[in-house]
Amino acid sequence: MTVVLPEGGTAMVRGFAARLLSLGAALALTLGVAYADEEKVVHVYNWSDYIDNAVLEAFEKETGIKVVYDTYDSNDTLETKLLTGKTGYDVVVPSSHFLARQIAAGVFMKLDKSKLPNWKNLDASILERVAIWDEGNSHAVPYMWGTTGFAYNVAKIKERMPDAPVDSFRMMFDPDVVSKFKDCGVYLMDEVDEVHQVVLNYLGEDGNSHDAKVLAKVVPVLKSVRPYVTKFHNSAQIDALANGDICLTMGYSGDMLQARNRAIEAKNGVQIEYVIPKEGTLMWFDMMAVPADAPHPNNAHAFIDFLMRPDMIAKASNVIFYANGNAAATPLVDPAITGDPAIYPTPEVMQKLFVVTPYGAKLQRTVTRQFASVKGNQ
Ligand code: SPD
Repeated sequence: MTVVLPEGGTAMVRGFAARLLSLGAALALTLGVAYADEEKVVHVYNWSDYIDNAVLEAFEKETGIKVVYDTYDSNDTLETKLLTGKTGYDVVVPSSHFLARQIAAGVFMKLDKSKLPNWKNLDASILERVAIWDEGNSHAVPYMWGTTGFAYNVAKIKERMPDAPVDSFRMMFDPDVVSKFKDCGVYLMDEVDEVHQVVLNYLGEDGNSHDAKVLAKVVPVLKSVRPYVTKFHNSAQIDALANGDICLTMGYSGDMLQARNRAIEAKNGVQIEYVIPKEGTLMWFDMMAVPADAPHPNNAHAFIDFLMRPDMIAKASNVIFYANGNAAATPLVDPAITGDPAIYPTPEVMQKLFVVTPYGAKLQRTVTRQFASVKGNQ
């Protein structure tokens, strides 16, 4: 903020202006932010369906910083932009394993923790977990975490297969099962890492295997169910499920629960269940980070710090149905959310969740090609 004292003013006016300025400076310090010389804008690039707009409005009102907010629904989309550089974004939200290789590629700046006084609210056990991708928690702040499971339309599945194995990923990856549902719509995620890792785990292999021979086992499974997949997508399933347009989909936990909620609010009789399959599944953490070439790094820190405020992050969790990484916020999150094992899994289920580390470039190319050939039915 550049400020010029009124030239021709009286001593009293100048004294008042000076006091106003020091008040402003004190306020900026309270917020833990130095806004010096930055335009009052922050460009945020986050996942779709992943914020409560009231949080953005509160930030704008309290700081006077305008939020320009764009969304994506795939780590690949974000990564392509980040690796090209000059995104113009100040805050982005990659998932943990993508974050790791993006840090290695020098994509992010180190966070200035002196500008993040709300860091103290974060959950120490989550910080410890995410340190495997970001040593010393120096580049990123946990936003939300969740699982990748599947969701289904209770009535439509029952109608087609009364004894459907609704606690198992056989629903998605056993052709004898999924073939029964093609007519009512089946979506698979359009994210190679997500799908390959989950199928590996379903097969009883290490979901985080980096062995090309092991990973190749995924291909025949995907090919066997490919004829019954009506669409590959990462976000369209929320509305499709809620409206009753599809009956089965792989999806992110909170998104599937948003679908359930939308149907309840619409009172359209559609009942949705989200399942963390008995075989276990992938668990991930989405992390807020600041690109090294962010045009407004101070505003980025102010924005991230604001989202570490317990009241604000709890507000977000209450709307998007994801667990956050903020211990101080837990008492403020709706007990229906903290008590929902689909969002906060039980300790037994937690044992079955796995996390992944990034593939090297060669392996990534291989699995990407494999997935593309499955999608293209080749
Ligand atoms: N609609 C928000 C979805 C957030 C998904 N996070 C990505 C997880 C990747 N494994």
